[in-house]
Amino acid sequence: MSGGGLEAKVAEKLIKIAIKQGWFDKLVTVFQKKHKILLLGSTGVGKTNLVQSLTEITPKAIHHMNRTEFIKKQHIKIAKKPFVLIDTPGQAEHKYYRKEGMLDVMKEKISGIINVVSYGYHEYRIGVDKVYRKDGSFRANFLKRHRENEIEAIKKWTPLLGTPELIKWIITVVTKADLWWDYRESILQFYEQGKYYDNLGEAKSIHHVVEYCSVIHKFYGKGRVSGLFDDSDRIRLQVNLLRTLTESIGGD
Ligand SMILES: Nc1nc2c(ncn2[C@@H]2O[C@H](COP(=O)(O)OP(=O)(O)O)[C@@H](O)[C@H]2O)c(=O)[nH]1
Ligand SMILES: [Mg+2]
Repeated sequence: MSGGGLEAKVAEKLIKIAIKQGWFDKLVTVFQKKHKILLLGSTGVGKTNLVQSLTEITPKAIHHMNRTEFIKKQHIKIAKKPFVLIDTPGQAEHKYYRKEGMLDVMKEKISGIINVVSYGYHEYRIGVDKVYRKDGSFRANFLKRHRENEIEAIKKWTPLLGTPELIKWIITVVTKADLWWDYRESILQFYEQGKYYDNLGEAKSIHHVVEYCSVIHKFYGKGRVSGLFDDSDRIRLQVNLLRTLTESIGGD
């Protein structure tokens, strides 16, 4: 992420909203303890960018707040890495989908699971010609196939969760909102009902869907981003995810 000015703006806004909505103290508490969150999602969905956007802005925001009158008396110390997000890198991903892998993770007492998806907009090392035709038009089938992958992936790990008590919450973060903002109704439907939802099995009752955007970025450096989505939307979604996380982690 570049442009310190913008990130400072995000931080400032985050604090303002969190205070106004009454969850700033809770957010600080969450950031004072280390929480392990299991981060799942196929290669290229945007896990690494999501972790960066969460762990860079928020501590900055709280530190910034720390200097002001409001918080001075609270002597807040913020861990540099508030969440230990277990970002499963590309090839190692399927380790977590094996029973032993998942059980290992559970032993670590994770707070919850974030499953990152992006409505098929997976960007990874693959020829651009697999995504766009010679004339520059988009291969719609690419998205369809990768949405199927997202469903296949949850099919592998949801049966391993065991009793609902083991995991308290699962958040499906649908990232890259800058790419699909124009048709967000169908995106929410896709993850809140239908085949994706069906395959959550026992986890349905602890499942939330949150829209997100880590960075505004052209798909494979080419595709257009939604003209309706801008940085103020990005900030709003980031605040919203932090709030959902704060409330999910709760008093742990
Ligand atoms: N448009 C857009 N692209 C994103 C976003 N987040 C990540 N990307 C892009 O998606 C690609 C994969 O991101 P990365 O975080 O490495 O995915 P990971 O493989 O799941 O860790 C990179 O080219 C990013 O620039 C986002 O919010 N919007
Ligand atoms: Mg990654």
